[in-house]
Amino acid sequence: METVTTDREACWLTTESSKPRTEKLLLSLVGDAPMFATIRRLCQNHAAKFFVETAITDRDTGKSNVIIGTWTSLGKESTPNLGSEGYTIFSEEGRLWIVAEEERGLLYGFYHFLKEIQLGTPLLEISAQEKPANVFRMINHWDNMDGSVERGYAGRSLFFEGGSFTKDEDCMRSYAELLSSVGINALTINNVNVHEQESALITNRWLPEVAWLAKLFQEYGLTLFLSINYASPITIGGLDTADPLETSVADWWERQVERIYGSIPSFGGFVVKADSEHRPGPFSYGRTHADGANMLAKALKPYGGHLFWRCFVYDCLQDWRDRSTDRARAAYDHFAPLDGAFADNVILQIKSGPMDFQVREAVSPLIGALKQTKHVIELQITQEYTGQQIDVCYLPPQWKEILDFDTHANGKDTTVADLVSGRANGGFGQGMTAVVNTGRDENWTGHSFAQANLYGYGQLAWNPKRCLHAIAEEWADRTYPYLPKNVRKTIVSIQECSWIVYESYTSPLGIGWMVNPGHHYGPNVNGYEFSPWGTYHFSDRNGLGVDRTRKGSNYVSQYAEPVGSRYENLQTCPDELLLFFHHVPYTHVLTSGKTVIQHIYDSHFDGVEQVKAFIAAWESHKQELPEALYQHVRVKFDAQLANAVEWRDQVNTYYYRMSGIEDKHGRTIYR
Ligand code: GCV
Repeated sequence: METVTTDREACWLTTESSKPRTEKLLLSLVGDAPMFATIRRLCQNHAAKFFVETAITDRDTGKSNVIIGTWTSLGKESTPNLGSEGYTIFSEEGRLWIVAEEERGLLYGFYHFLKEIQLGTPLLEISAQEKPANVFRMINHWDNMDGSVERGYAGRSLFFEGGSFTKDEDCMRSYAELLSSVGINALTINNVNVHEQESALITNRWLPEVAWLAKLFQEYGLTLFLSINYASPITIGGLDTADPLETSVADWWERQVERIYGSIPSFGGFVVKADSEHRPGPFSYGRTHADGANMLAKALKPYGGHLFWRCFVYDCLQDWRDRSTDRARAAYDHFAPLDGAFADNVILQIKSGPMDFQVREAVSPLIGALKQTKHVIELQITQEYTGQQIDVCYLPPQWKEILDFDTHANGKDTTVADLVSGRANGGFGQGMTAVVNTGRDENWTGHSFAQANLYGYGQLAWNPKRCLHAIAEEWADRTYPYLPKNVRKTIVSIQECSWIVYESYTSPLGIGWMVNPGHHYGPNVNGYEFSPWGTYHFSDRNGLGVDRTRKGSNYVSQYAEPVGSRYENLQTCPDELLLFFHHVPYTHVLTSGKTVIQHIYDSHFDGVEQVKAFIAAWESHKQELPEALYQHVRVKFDAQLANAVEWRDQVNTYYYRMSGIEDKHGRTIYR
């Protein structure tokens, strides 16, 4: 088996100090919480290198300058109600105190302290009072046991190789640190497409390995979940049905779950992709998704387990000739009528948009429609449709737009962030999950800049209101402390506009899907146009776009008012989503004052120029950059430029041929 390397390149957690501090760290860990062993290790591995000397004691000797403990262990009267994961940091009598209600709060408090130390904040000036907005701050791996990663762009799986577990403790600990350092508190380790080998993860064959991992992650406040195959009673249980209303099926799951919790008391539960893209599910038995989910949830309930049930359910065998079916409607049509029918430990997992993680799409109307069902939003950190960690595409601005979107579900100012955190719906929102972008590459994420997407996800999941610029700067300052400030500024400014740049040279005005089928990188305007996947742009000689208005698929009606009407009306529909909602002529004038065709030409030409500008900025810092980092990013930029040029030329030529309309500026469009 290939050995997993632990010699990791710099990331925000592991960089060396560029400005060593002059004081000693005398740390007291007061109490007997198991988390103290983790904090001790983190202190030795990371914090210690910033101080001239470090000593750790397990009681307050009176000489320590940093004291960590719960309110109870420190004998202090508990102040604000910060929950089990919140913490407070303050200075008192010339010493710094990191205090929490429970041990997970201490862990996050320590990470906060570490961040401030890295950023050079004077010890006694560190001050914080934090509490996460979301209950679940989860990531999903789409890793397979053969070591491959579905939609993975950072090397092989961290967990699996050759049909078995990699079981590299150092690597797993580094990874657990990486995740918990940004507040992530739950993960699945295997793909939601659960194939034959992975179906057996819940059996005695693999439970010891799963238990080993679960215990390790638990030390970092991370709860481990598994993706399961809905048809397991048949594929591994020897039954001839997986009908959720059959007693034999429910009994079989109860026995499995009992066995799992026997080995893994901290086990979180299951994630299920059912009746989706050829995966089995309750529809095969004429049952509803509530029937399927509730049966599994019942088995998990006695142990406090949760069932994440994905809403990515749609017809992937659509006939492109059939104009009556609109894939965008599917999640809402399937799940909104079932609101209130799910058990209280079922959490519906809703993709952020109604289609599939495109560079730009509308926010899923299902978020806001569920009033009595627990749910999380699902984002995609891995860059499947957004450049595959070759093209730089910093995604927190996209997520922030989604989180800030006002659904009007409970009247004005009902943002997605307020819904998924549960603030606006009495706790039915349970937080956020995301398909992660990490793998066995030395820098974890393929493109080093893509680390910032994981960092930003963690920050926004903890606090959706955090300033985006502060997140981007903080990531760069922690990851590249050795670079001159102006170089970090350049990196931040590239990151901050990269999503819009990527959007500008790919599919226009919210239409999406003009990618190569299968792998989804690079342009192919008609790649999905005559396919069964329900992803069409309907371009003809007169115009393009999908009519989702009341006269079209009526998808707009899935939104609360006035959101639906805003999208319905050509005058108020935002330009960037115009073709997602409307079929318009090429000559239609956008609110920007440009025609659609001119926008297509301009944005594709501009996109390429922007990528050239990224390269020029990078080149201008060549002397200030370490050779390895310079080369790493330069090679990626060259590939990004080639990609952008290909997109520009294919899309522009396609629409020139379709419309016969010349570019107003006479630039080169191939005929
Ligand atoms: C794991 C998209 C991706 C698939 C993925 C699926 C999902 O269709 O292309 O690779 O499957 O989403 O989210 O289940």
